[in-house]
Amino acid sequence: MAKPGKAAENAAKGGKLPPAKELLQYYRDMLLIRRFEEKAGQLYGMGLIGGFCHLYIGQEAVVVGLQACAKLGDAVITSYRDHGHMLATGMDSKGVMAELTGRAGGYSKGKGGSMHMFSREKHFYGGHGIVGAQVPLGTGLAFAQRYNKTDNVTFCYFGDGSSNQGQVYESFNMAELWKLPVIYVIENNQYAMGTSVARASAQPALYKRGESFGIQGRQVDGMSVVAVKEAGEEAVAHCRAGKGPVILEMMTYRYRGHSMSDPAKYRSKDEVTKMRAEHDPIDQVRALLLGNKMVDEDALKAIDKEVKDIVQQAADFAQESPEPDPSELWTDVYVEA
Ligand SMILES: Cc1ncc(C[n+]2csc(CCOP(=O)(O)OP(=O)(O)O)c2C)c(N)n1
Ligand SMILES: [Mg+2]
Repeated sequence: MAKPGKAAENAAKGGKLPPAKELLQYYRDMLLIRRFEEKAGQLYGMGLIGGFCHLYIGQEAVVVGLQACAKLGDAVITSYRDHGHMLATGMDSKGVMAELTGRAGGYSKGKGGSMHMFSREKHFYGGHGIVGAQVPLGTGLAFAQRYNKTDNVTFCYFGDGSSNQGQVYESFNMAELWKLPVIYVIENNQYAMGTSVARASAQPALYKRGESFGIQGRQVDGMSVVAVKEAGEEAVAHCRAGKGPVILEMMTYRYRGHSMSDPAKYRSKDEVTKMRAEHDPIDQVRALLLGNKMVDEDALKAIDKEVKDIVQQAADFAQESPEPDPSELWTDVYVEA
């Protein structure tokens, strides 16, 4: 972990300091995602995970900060870079890891893999491998929330690359027209596979992309969980009040490759190292907690251990769980009428 220095300075810019209890929760939730993803990377390296695997390391503050604004019944939908979102909605790390290893104990009984997990109970609607596909689907979830007269909202996450898709603008139009309670969260990690935003986007300020529809947008420091939470609260209040959709452009960064098979030739090692050293979301919260003497090192060590144990148990479960029975080939394919 980088020494608090620049990270501490950046953390201090984050505005009003939340109470220790809240910061500790962010620290734990972000660390769980980080350690889970590191373990998934290891298992992938050992050949235990097949297919695609897109890690969320570096982007943890986005989903953790926004889930801190959510209430029961709020929906979440995202792309293939989805393990962090699952854990943040409270899905069980064992079921997620076992799905990655293709085992019967996984959320899709081992038949979906990294990009295809769902939890009705936690209102997590996937995991989508087709770029941008979750945007109209998320808009539909918000339509249902409004139609059923709930005051729930949908957090619809997508990437900077996805934000250039036509279906995104069809969704924006309907969402504003019908004042749907959807928060479009653009996770701008600056690259779509190997293509930078600057190379692919005529309007690189992605928060402005809803302007012609009258959708308000805001750019947020997505490496600061405190800033994310603050922007999230405002967006959620707007949606719950029936005022329609909001766009939040989260400025973030992924430390690892696009997927596990990315040679990463499109950016320098220095760029990644600098981001990690100066903006890491976990180091920032650590620096806030220690720098303001809100907790001591021992309290953080206890959380580190708790998280390590959870992740180890998930990895053990994922390796011990049996492969799906061949009879499962024919289940969950079509809905029986
Ligand atoms: C319709 C479609 N086109 C292309 C692809 C291949 N593809 C997968 S991910 C990706 C980049 C998307 O980047 P971004 O939206 O920025 O999300 P990130 O991976 O950075 O989270 C592309 C082009 C795809 N899966 N679906
Ligand atoms: Mg991207």
